[in-house]
Amino acid sequence: MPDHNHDPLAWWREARFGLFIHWGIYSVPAGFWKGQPIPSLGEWIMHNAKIPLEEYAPLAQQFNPAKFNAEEWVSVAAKAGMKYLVITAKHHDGFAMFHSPSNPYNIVDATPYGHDVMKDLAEACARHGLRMCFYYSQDQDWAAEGASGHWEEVQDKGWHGHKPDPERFAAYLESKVKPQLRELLTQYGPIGLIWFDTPVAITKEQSQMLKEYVHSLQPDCLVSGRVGHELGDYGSLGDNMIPAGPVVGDWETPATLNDTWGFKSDDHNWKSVQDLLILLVDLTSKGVNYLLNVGPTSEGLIPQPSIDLLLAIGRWMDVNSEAIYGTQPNPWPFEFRWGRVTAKQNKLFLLFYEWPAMVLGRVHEDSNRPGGWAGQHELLGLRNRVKRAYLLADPENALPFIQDGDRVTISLPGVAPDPLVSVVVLDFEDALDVDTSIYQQADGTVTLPGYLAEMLKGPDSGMALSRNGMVSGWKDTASKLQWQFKLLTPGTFTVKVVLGSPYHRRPPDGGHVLRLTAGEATVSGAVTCDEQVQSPRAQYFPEYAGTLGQITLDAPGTITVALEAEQIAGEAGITLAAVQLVPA
Ligand code: FHN
Repeated sequence: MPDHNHDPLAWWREARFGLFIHWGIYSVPAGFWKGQPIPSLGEWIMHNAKIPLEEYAPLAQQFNPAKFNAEEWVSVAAKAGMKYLVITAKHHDGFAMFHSPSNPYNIVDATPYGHDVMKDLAEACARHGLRMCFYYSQDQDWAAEGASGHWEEVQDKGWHGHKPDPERFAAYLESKVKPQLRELLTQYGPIGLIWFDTPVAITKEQSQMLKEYVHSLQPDCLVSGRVGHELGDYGSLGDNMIPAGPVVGDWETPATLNDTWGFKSDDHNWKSVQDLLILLVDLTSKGVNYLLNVGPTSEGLIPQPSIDLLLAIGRWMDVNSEAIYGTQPNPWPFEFRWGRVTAKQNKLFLLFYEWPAMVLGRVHEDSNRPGGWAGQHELLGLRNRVKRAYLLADPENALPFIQDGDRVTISLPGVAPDPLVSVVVLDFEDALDVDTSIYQQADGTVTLPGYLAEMLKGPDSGMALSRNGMVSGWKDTASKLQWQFKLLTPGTFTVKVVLGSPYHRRPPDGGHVLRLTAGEATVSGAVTCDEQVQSPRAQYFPEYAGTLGQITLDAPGTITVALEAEQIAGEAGITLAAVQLVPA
């Protein structure tokens, strides 16, 4: 009898957190070619340094990872709380890191090491309860004739200008890709997913064909969104892309610990544990899986800083993973300044980046508790009756709280249970029910995110909501954005405009002249990029806040806000993350 309730994505949604491994013969040069540092990603060295195949392929003869230990790698991932492992079986350089009887350019037949590391990894994953998964570059293969980016064809043009001949590309899919996929899906037991990448030349029919081919070999094996043409079993967001708001459907973000995927001996730009936890929590609160990368060396070692970071995440997960695994996204459509929210059945998890320090007037006194009750947190808009509040780090002891309508005030200990991210749990009855309209938060601020705006577009406007949750391509003065929110406490507010950047690691164009109308009040002015927003999300695509001026809102109630552009600077137009009204 077929099981109609069987959902091949169930394990992946439960997992939320996985390990990505970029490992190949590019770890031998490790970012340097003929003594020169080669900019950009380590695994792209063949392309970026324009290395002919006859010079690159012999790197295989130097690849002898004698220190490789699958048990150690997988146990680090397991300790970090990761539930799946995706390793580069073949990256764009075309070298197979598994035993490929169909093509001798592989780790067993072309290196002195001569051993199939994937067998060891698959066995270690099975021992530790992780799903074994493969990355496979189906479109680009710099070593295979007919594929995108073949080294001889891109020497002058650069990969981005290269379009392979369709017939030869189809022949490459038949002669290299399909035989190797068959090997990957028959030699290593059950495979969780195939992580295809960079679909450029592939046609819709070919993406569909590859997806069906994978499913014909292992029906439950998932196919990543980058198989092309939105045909994946789940979607893949951009590299290191952290959406500004909720995303609909099943998505994953691949992300780096430093600035490369494949090992580079001179990349020491490691993210902090705090940034990584915030990214994990932020993505989880949006229902997005976090696939976090390590780039092992040619000796077979995961760099020690990577291990240290993963183990630190693991120590946090030991206490707090209940707020991550199998959770539902934040039920509110907006982010909170103090942290993020996830939900599971009759529980809400409040994940604090900023532990409440202010005392608004204590509602509870408890002289027995060390440190007393120093802070309070007010949560607005929860319509369920809270039964119990507690710290995930201390589930035995209830936290005092008062609920007045949809306002819950929780008393919190003076010292945060975790210096980086602390979790408060609210248990409630019945199905989760929250107020999803935009309203002023307990700290007085109002955030109007771009993705919640109504877009009133002028004729031929290019304004659109991009995948990262920002309004982008706003180049015309006939278009405007509109929101409604509930004002609880009137007053004077500073109006801040948070701009996203369309440019990688460069600020957006400043100098747009914008006009904001809120109820009867209006303010207009030039928005310059005054302050860079310090957030882990904005490391690769920076965000800047500029101040438009101040407005006074006299009476509580529902306020309509319109944002118009009087003048737009730069060619890319306005990329808008949010408008914030901050009590002046
Ligand atoms: O070009 C690759 C890159 O080397 C790396 O594998 C990343 C991981 O997501 N994917 C491609 C770029 O998006």
